[in-house]
Amino acid sequence: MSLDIPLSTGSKAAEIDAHIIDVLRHRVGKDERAAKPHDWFTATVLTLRDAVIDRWMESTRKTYDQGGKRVYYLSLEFLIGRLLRDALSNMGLTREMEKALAAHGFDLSQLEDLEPDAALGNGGLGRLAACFMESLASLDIPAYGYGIRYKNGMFRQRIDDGWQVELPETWLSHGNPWEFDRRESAYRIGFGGEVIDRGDGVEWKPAERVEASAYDMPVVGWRGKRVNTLRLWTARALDPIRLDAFNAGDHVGALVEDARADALVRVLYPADSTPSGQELRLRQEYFFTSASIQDIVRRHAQYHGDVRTLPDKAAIQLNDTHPAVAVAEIMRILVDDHGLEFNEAWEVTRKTVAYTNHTLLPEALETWPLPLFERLLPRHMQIIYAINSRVLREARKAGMDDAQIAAISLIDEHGERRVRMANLAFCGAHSVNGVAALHTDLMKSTVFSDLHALYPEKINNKTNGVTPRRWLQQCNPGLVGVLKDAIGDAFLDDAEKLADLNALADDAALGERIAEVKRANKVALAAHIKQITGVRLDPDALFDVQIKRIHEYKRQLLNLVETVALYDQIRSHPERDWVPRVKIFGGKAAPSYHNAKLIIKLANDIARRVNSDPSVGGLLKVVFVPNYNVSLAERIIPAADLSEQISTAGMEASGTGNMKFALNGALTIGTLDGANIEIKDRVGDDNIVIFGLTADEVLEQRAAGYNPRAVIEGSRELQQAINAISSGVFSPDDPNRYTALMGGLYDSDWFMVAADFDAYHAAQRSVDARWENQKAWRASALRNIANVGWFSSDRTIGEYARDIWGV
Ligand code: DL6
Repeated sequence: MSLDIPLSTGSKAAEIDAHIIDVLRHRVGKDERAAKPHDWFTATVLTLRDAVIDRWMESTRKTYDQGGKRVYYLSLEFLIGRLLRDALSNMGLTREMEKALAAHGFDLSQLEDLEPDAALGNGGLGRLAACFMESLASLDIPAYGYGIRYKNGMFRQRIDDGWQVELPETWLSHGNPWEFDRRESAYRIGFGGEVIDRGDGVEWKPAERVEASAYDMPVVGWRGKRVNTLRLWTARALDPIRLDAFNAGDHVGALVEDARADALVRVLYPADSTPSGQELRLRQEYFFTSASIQDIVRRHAQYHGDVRTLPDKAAIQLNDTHPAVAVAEIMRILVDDHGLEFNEAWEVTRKTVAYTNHTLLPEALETWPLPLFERLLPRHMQIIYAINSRVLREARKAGMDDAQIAAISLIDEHGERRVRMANLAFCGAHSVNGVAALHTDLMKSTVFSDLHALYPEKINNKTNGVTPRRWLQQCNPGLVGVLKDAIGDAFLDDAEKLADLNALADDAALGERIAEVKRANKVALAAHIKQITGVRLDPDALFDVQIKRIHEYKRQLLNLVETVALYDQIRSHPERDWVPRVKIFGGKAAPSYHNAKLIIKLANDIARRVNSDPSVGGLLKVVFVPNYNVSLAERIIPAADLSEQISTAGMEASGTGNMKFALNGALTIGTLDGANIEIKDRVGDDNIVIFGLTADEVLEQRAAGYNPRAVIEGSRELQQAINAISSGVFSPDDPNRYTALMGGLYDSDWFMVAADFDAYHAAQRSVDARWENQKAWRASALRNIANVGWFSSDRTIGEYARDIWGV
């Protein structure tokens, strides 16, 4: 069979079968008898990829023919996870592939499990980028995603004796059958050196250069409508081996340039606790940003000629501040390479660039020590000074005072001088968006208040969304089957059509069918968890889940302290009618984040003690699932009854896990934070459990001199739980392990664990009461599924396209 026979969505399993065998022989180099499961996996992907390529080329041709505008999504993270099931389903080839593989004795899901989970992201921000790429293709919007092809990506988490151990993720060890090596798309990236004034312009002479070279992966939209490109950069040394040194016997020293280039693309988030770690991160940011901008400007100049028309053909979205140096890089290329006047270049840059902010946490708002920035990017530093002087003149003209000017400045002058990347992105963009309504309001009133006063038209809200293809259709086929029977399949193309379920919310038979699917998902998850942790879970217990990055503001600690309080109560009152609960935790802690790592250990210590205590009689189980990633989320979310979204109000920009859980019929227990507020507005107050301080109340309490010690001493349950943890009940091998962590709650409690504890504890007991009435619980679950279709990333991307990109 010829390899270039295109597969259409209508292809028969037999055609696919013949194609797989052909691929196995001629591209994998094995015959059926010799092929191992992994060879079959590769052949399956390559067969599918052949079908995708035709759509890919069609999409590219269409974009060029129409001369339309493209979206460029620059992100240091793309948490894409596994792609096989996604691409098969979007191409409409799942059944055919299943049949073809069955003929060779393979179950598709068996091969799917062989695909490594591409962990090129950390959490919500990276997964959002992946959802957005899928929605862009689904909405037929021409787009490129630009990022880094990390060789190891985010670390793999192992739990050793309860402690997190970080290991390299080796997702590329068997190669990546999805990608195409595009050596021809390569750019030089400079670092350091000097800027020479040539009279008629300046010349930046970098001291070091590396080459960025592209790998492309296809991103298939729903129903294969369009295939866009995810272009990930790798780094190569210009002179990978210095032969003179090698021949002189310095075999390692001769390869040093190669090692330096390699370090750029090794890991996501190099630990930045050392100056060299910080420098590596800044180098990574500039590396991928410069390559992407050079690629965008090159494409524009090639097809449209004049770079002044860039904003008509390109919309560049900066995913957080990680690519914010793009503002200075576009200016550099336009002024130094294309000879535009500064003002003209500034106009082009601002019309092209838009910026999304994903956090208000001060420690996560990037700033760079000025000497480091200047040493690494001397020309960019000059440009930033020039932009700054322009912006500050505008501020002065607008009548702003010194304090406002200091807040707006691109340079932070308090203490060590630092370059503020958020201010650079804000000034260089025509649109600055937040990711949920509350977050956007807080952007206006807190960190960006002065910039907002100066440029009031820039800030806008785009509440996040998630792709319903992955987060409903693929991860929960059982539920999709039931929903199709109930309301037809229009919701597959428009998630908001799920609202048709509202008319059936009191249909007990439907509620029961959905509950049966949930139970089957819980049985499957329990089997998986048994296999990886050895803990046996009762699928009839309430599955209460908190899976996300481990961070103090997300308050896993609140959940754990409450778990200890519940444990105490179950032991003290065995006569009561307790609702059996399974507490599931998962998430990674940043390697140098001491308290986050201690929280993981605490979860494991509590689990060990509770799970082996016969007096709780299986009424409470606690499990920490190691190495939380996209594939695990796809198993856990469809099996959850309760979704924990309990951040300190005002601190979670949006959250996207909250949307995924609700879409799969879990009830949320949460604070009025991020997108929880908008979820509540849609599912209704009766179908969500809200507790705790509001964002305003958090600020008020802090301003009024919040005294956590008094709060703890006033709450018997809380005090007992904290004292038990603090005194070593859960850590008899090291009784003082948690003394400082608990002491922090008494002394400062920045994240308001104590302030919200009683409300949370009461909310959890109200969850128990709801659970006792299964009919009402099921109706609430249904109302959640019915009313969160709005949180589809198709809706979000539609809004970006209309309001920001003009595509
Ligand atoms: O917008 C995606 C995602 C939000 O849903 C989360 O609420 C937010 O924490 C996350 N932001 C980041 C940025 N850094 N921090 N922290 O990951 O973005």
